Amino acid sequence: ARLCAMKRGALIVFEGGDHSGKTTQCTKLIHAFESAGEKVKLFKFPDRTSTIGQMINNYLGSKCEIEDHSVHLLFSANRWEKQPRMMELLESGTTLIVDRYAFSGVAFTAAKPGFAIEWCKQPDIGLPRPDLVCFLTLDTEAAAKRGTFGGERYERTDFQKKVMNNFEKLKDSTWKEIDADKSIDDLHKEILDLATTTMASVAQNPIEKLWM
Ligand code: FDM
Repeated sequence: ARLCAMKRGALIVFEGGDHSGKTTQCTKLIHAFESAGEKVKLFKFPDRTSTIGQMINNYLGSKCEIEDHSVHLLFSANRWEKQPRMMELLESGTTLIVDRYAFSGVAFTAAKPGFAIEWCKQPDIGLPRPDLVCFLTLDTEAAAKRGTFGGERYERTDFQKKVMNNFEKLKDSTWKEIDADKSIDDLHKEILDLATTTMASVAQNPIEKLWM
């Protein structure tokens, strides 16, 4: 065991389908940890505030067209531009709650014709690997009850089905599949429990890298 090792923060990622409640759960988790006096910070991808993020925002809102490979690389670049800050925070003991990450990057692009999963993974190789991926699932019926899609690019049932299928191919031992068809508070309790356990168990482990 390392002596005097400072405990690092955990990297906790949320992925899942539309209307699965990812964003609501991220917010609740942040609030719960903050009230408990834990150091936590929320990240959301795409981060639409940077220059790259604004290009992505315009693309998603169909204000411009960007070639499919090119926009895939922009989504990845949008994560890499945050990587130094994320590493710094993790190393100094802050837990990061991340609303979508490289798995969305791969699952969405690979749902387009002519894109192989393996190609899609390449630009994100080397990003910090999550300690926990909360994968929120909803069956089609439960999802439909939560309302219709918005008007952004990708918000179509057929495309979303392909995306969900791709997520299945990306699961590894850090994924916890969570049925989101329950109350906001019940879901929160389940997630808080998982996140707390993860934070304690990774505190002394090195931060690993994605897909290496
Ligand atoms: N999306 C998100 C991608 O296509 N690639 C990515 O790398 C990421 C992070 O962008 F349709 C898609 C997923 C979604 C859209 O996401 C915007 P939010 O969570 O609705 O902002």
